[in-house]
Amino acid sequence: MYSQGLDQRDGRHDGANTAEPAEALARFQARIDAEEKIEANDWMPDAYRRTLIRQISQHAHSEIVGMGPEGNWITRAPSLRRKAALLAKVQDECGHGVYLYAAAETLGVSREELVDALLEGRAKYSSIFNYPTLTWADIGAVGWLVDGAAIMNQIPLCRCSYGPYARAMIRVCKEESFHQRQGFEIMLTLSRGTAAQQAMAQDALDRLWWPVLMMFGPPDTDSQHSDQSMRWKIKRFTNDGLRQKFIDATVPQAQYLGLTIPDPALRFDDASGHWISGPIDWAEFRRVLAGGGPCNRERLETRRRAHAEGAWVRAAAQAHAARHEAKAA
Ligand code: BYC
Repeated sequence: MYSQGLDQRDGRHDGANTAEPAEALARFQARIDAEEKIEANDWMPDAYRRTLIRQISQHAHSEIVGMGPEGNWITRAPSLRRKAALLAKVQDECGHGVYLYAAAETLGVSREELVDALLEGRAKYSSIFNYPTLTWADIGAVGWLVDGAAIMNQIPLCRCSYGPYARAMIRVCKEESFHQRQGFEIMLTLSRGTAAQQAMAQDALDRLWWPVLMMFGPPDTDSQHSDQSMRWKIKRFTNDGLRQKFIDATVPQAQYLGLTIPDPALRFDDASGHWISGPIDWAEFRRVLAGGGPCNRERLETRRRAHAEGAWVRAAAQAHAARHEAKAA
């Protein structure tokens, strides 16, 4: 991943590069403040460009790696209808990865560089995909919770100041909404089913709840990039702000399903109107980011193998394109 190092080539966090004229920076910030979209050929501070490359590429990698935990259930889906829906969802995620790599490429970085960074283990992708999907209920819980969290995070990204990212997000969010509903419907079926099915649904929620809350990123007090990204209107809400919105939306859904959120400290606060969560184990989050999650190694090995096995497809596509161009000429 283009790590935070990329955001601070000149050692500053405020987005100002000492080589960039203050006047140009002020004009740029004025455009952002006026809610203008920044387009690929517009002047932008180096740090803005690097922040976007970091975030968009991390997002693209997450979509691609995220195909793995669900893909391994396609052959075991319990009915043809479930199989067709899951296939469509996994294909959508591949499409999201492709739009996002294309959006990152508008910033002057190549898809090959980004993919190499992932395969070499230099790139980050969402922590959630380093957890296993052990039962069919996990596919329901991933759709309901992981895609639910993704929508919460990505709806505001439709208003991101960078035009190509914002536009990609509009279509992505429409598709994520279908994903979330298919996941919730799986959970609804299981939770209205036999005792064994209910237990399977509860077990999936028990294992995924805390990792899903971690998807929103570290607490605001530890988030290195939030302040600057909010000033640039790349992010519209802080990590804690979105996490709270997600908890508030999801607790009533769990109640409707008859499932229990695995947080004994969870309580509704009348004064603020929010569900207040117990403490999150941030040591686990840091461990997963450092490569120590249950599936980090497996996920990267799968990507590397898929990339190697797909070499002939890339070569064939290039040969076809070259022949097509030669014919046209
Ligand atoms: N996992 O300063 P912060 C999906 C990193 S795809 C791993 O708050 P920022 C889906 C962060 O990168 C889900 N790393 O950062 C797909 C930074 O490290 P670096 C992905 C994380 O960028 C298929 C450091 O921690 N969604 O939903 O302001 C099927 C400090 O954090 C995580 C996106 O990528 C994490 N959870 O805020 C189903 C959305 N959290 O880069 C579903 C776009 C933080 O300095 N991204 N880090 O080395 C964002 O909105 C923001 O990048 C984040 C983090 C809110 C994730």
